[in-house]
Amino acid sequence: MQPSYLRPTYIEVDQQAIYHNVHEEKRRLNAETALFAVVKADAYGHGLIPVARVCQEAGATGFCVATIDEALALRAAQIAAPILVLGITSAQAAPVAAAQNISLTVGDQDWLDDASNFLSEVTDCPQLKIHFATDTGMGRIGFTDVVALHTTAIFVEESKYFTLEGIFTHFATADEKDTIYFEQQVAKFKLMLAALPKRPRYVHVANSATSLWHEACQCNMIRFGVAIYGLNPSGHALAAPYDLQPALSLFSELIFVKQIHAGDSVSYGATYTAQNDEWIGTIPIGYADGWLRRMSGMTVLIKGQRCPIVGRVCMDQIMVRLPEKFAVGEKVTLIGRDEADEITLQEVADYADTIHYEIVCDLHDRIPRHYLPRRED
Ligand code: PMH
Repeated sequence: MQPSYLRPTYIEVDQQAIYHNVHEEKRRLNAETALFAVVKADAYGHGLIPVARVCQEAGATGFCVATIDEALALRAAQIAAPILVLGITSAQAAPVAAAQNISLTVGDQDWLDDASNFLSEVTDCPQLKIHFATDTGMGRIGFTDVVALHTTAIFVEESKYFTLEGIFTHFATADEKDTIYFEQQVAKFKLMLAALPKRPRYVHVANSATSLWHEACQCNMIRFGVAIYGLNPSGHALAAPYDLQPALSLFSELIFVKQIHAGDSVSYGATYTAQNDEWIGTIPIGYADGWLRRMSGMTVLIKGQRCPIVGRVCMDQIMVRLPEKFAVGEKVTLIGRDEADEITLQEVADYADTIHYEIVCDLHDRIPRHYLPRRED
């Protein structure tokens, strides 16, 4: 969708907050452990390239993305650091990945057979770096069988097309207080690791939650995602060991203000009807921007005061009840701080009955991103 630069709705990304979150985590890691910043899905809606650059300044060694296209976007921005694609890539794209020094995830022998065919068609193709995904309980992608993993590892050792750069797993419950399932996954991963004839350069299991709350198991790399953005992966369940600083705010302005009278209704379905004379403000954001229809009833901040969204959220506009007549052009805070009050992404997610990961990824690129520069330390 076309970014709407002239509409007064925008996201503000605080680069200092991102720097702080990555830097704090780096300080906790031992010197041998690499921090790969997870910048998939446009850096969780914060903007791929600007976030990647700040992460590098703060000490990130490499990046994890979900798709090869995201990896290629990093390379096109002259980012030369190691990149791992976490999802399964079409085998057809193996030569592009090899040529661009992008590491791919492999979860079975069949993929390697297919990729070998494509790689064999290219003269002087560099070796493709791969990481074995092991499925120790996430039930998503990866080797489940130790013997199959061992056999494939031998195949890779003997193949001229591939080099094994890493092995990893992903936990399903690292953000929960109960650690039983987590421990079972750790035990399975240790068996998987032991099945390799040689330990690869990177062994990694930790997402943000694992790195924040669990001892790493024989690992030397973390895949640090949501905490980069200052968001607690557990929601309310567990306290982070340092202050995570939220990086994203969402602002707009009152674009239209009017008085309505008792009995007048607002928005589609006429679901909201005024009881008295009321001041209503219209804000140019809607579900096409990722401000979900479920946000009806949620508040926004104007002049430090909470104003509820009344009636249904439209595609491009919402209406709020104002405590008094406010001027057109008054600043509206949908996420972030306004005077003494703050609307956090966690509050928005709780209201919408979802997780903050989903709210940030839903914020559409119709909303321009503005970047607050880093402050010097
Ligand atoms: N590693 C893998 C394999 C992931 O899928 C993710 C996030 C991360 C690391 C980073 O996790 P964090 O953001 O909690 O630190 N993946 C997803 C997902 O697939 N759905 O929500 C988060």
